[in-house]
Amino acid sequence: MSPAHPASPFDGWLTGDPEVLALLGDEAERQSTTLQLIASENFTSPAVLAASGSILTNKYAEGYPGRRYYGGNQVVDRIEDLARDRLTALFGAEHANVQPHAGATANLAAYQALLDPGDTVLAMRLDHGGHLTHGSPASITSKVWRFVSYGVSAATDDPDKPGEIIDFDQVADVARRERPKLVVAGSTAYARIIDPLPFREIADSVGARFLFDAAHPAGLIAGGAHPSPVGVADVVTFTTHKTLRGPRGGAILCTAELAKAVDAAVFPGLQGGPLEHVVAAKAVAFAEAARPEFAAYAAQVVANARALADALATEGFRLVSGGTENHQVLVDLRSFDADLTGKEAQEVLDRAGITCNRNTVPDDPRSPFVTSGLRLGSAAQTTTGMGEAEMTRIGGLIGRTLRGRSDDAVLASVRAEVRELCAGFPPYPTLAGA
Ligand code: DSN
Repeated sequence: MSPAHPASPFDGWLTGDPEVLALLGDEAERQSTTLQLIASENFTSPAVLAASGSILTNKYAEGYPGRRYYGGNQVVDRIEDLARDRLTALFGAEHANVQPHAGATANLAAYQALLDPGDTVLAMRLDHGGHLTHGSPASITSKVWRFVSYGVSAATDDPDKPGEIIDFDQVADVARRERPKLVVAGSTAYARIIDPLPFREIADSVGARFLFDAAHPAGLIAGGAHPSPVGVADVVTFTTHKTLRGPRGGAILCTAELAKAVDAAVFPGLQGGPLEHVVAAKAVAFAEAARPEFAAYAAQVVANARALADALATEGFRLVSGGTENHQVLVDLRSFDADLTGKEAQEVLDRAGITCNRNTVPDDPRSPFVTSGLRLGSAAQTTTGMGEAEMTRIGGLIGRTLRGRSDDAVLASVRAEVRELCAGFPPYPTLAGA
């Protein structure tokens, strides 16, 4: 009998390893019966799963199409060319590199292509929404390059101008003072549209290059819901597995002028053999993202995040920046309950079947391990077909869970409701019973 929640199109091939098969089954169960609200996650298509589980994992292909260091790459070259062509067409870019194993690697490669060690980089503060690779003291980036930062404006009590949006006066001031070689836009925890144009102007005003890290909004950009940084930034990096809904990995877009430097920075600069099974899965995802249905998906992701934000505000949560314009909602828990930390909220919600991650809020007095906030995202559950009505219901469930967090009966009743809600929106209906 087929399992209720298959983990891949190839479950049947794993019967010889019942231990791994059982673990995959447990994870499939978890992904199918709990709500996936981590803003950086999504459900790939079965076609992406199939390509990333393919025989291409067997092949070594150091180098690039037509310039490999190993034999037998005639077919792999066609696959990587297909992925690059689909990606440049999707975003209207001059050059694409589809080999980065992750977004972090893509960023490191971009820095390596654009900078010398010790050069100054202006990027978003980690505690205001920036990424580890934007110069966190814990990241190698801060040891190789000198990072200076900008942040968001202060929060206000004015509902029409809530603040906590990128402070372009500050970006310009720091740029003037520090004369960076590179300006970086992009974040991991920021619920607003990031307009690339003011960053370009500021970068130009100090003779800096401009990198747009589109890890989070890549799918929204591909789907036309957000402005594109391609043609504005010198280099655009992103992950392929967040809103873009592809396999786990990274990619880089750049101008033709920078193509050689970017390619050399990825290989041999940072990586050895590319993961060609993932490159094939990226090609599949890029074709999917070019379809009209994907534009509808991107618009729905934004509408769903807004519905979730509205429902959370109704439950009494303060939203950082007052709301959302993308797939994320950043919740400041302190006004809801001064004693409730992000860590505790994340753990309690997990018990109720609501999966999300704790996050710092701007100027958070608590440590990044504890935090005062939660980050929620709409991309994954939108893929399953959930709409605004379900998001409104989820906002209510989050409020109920956190208000009743010390009552096991409340958690059990939310868990049951989540299970029932998820049953109507299976992430892989076409695999079930396959
Ligand atoms: N994966 C990123 C995110 O969750 O936003 C962090 O690296």
